[in-house]
Amino acid sequence: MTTPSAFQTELAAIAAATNATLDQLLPPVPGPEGRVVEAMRYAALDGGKRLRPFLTVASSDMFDVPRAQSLRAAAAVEMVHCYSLVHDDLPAMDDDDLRRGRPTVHKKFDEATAILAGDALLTEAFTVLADPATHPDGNVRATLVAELARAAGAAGMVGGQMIDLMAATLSLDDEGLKHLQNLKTGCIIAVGCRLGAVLGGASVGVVEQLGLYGMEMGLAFQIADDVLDVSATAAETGKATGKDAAAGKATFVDRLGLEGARNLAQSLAREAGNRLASFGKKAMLLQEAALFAVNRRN
Ligand code: GRG
Repeated sequence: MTTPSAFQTELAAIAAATNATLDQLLPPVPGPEGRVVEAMRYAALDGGKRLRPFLTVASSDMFDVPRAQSLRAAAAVEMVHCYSLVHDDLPAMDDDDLRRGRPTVHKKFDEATAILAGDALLTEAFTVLADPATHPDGNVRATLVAELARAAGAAGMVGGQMIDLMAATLSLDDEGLKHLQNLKTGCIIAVGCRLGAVLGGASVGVVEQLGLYGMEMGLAFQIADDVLDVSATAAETGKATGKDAAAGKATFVDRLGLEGARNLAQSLAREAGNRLASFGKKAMLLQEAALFAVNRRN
């Protein structure tokens, strides 16, 4: 057995702290409405790499933000991510039975409950950000809310998902494909980084700098995901593989071949890392996160 690296140890520690925060933010409730909370907990607790919360906490750490605050913002970003997975797995979208190595929410519960659980995770994320426990300054909290709303909505993840659903009929060129992936995957990854800088009171320029790192690493992460879709097994990824080709989806793997896509992901991850040069050693964990995004097996 190999010894885990400092990065792997920190990723696991932040994942555990994120789980504890989510557990505390989503307590079970009695009564019939408790069913939707049960489905939210099923979707959000246990499982997942917790990369987005890691990015929020690691970027917050660069500005000495107390963990009690950064973990709440991290949990909010993860709630939005989990909602997107629940809805993406629905029969009306990707129609998947397996997620994080377990039955998807609509399989475990039912379709209507899965829709409601996704809706409630999305809205709960904003309740968390708007709470003074996340930051004492109301202006900072309003910025956090606006940042996450923009990244999740039609100008971000939802817009990307819309293009993705239409992609087979759109004949996207490389720029069009990059735009789709930036919106669908990059915006939520980038906002994870931006929230850390906002919590830390950083300048608009620094928030942008971390956002650019996040967008580039998000694109690298997505291309690595497309590579895994054709090269990994469902046992490794915890979700169905081979789905892009079966759905006729455009990816950088079918444009560039497996090796070409791997190389592009690696060079984007390096470029993302270069964005952080001015932070020096403080950005070491984020530097390693970019490499993790493209070297992972799940
Ligand atoms: C339904 C509004 C809406 C959006 C869906 C996230 C998403 C958009 C779709 C999921 C399918 C997919 C392949 C998205 C690309 C981003 C991606 C690779 C998500 C999976 O993220 P991981 O690997 O998942 O970080 P874990 O389970 O580790 O959290």
